[in-house]
Amino acid sequence: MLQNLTFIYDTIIYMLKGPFLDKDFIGSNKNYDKSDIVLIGMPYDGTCTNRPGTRFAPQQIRVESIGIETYSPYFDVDIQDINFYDAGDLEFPFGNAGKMLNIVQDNVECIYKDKKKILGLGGEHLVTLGTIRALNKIYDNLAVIQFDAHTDLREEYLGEKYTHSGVMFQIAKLIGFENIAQVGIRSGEKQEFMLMQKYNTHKLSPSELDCFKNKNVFVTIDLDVFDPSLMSGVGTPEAGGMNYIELINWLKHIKDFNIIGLDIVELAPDIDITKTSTATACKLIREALTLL
Ligand SMILES: [Mn+2]
Repeated sequence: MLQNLTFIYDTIIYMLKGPFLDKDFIGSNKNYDKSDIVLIGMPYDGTCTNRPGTRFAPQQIRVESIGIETYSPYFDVDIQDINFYDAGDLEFPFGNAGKMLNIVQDNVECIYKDKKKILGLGGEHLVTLGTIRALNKIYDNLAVIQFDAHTDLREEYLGEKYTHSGVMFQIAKLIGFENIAQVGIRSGEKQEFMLMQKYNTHKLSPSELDCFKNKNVFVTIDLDVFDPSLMSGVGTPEAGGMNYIELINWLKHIKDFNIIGLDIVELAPDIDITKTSTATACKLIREALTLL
């Protein structure tokens, strides 16, 4: 499927004369087969509890990405030197979280069978469960590092198990609480904070992540980990969050871990009319690409 799309796209570009502004994420290449990393949009927001709109994130990220530099001074890498392909967005039926999870899982599995890694773009945080279901079939010794304002450890919400506010509970059930680390957390029910304490998942300094050095690590970044003064374009903003450099310092600490995939979720671009949130997400995607 991906191969066919690539072929058709390449053919159209060959027939037309440019110059064109790129419709894909800045710095991406046009060849799926030759890529090491696949950027894949997962535009689902069917279980958002507060302010929806995350399904518009991947497309707006692509448009805004033209405004950033491809060189990351934090990691001294130009993403034009990274072999990544922008696969576009998955298409989901409305209002069916179960089908969405299956579609994410199937596609992520295909990409890893092709010996590539994903950088997923949400969409709401529930999409990460589909990815972890796929990775859990492929990898032993899997761990997840979550950057987020919220615990996301609800066993259910309004009678639903599969929601963005319970995604880490579902992931922990799959891979074990001892294999999740939670960073930036400042909101949740008391019960969820007790769960974090019970399993020691809440990490307060980067060195506490070193126990995952020998694991296959998936990194999931909910953009509401940032303070809303920087990142107002999220569904559930929480005051008291990180600034950009603080997150960079956490990422620098884990850059040599065996990071097998990553996603960036929960941007609701239309909520922030200044588009600073989308621009910041683009910049973070650049840094994230250097980790894979
Ligand atoms: Mn969150």
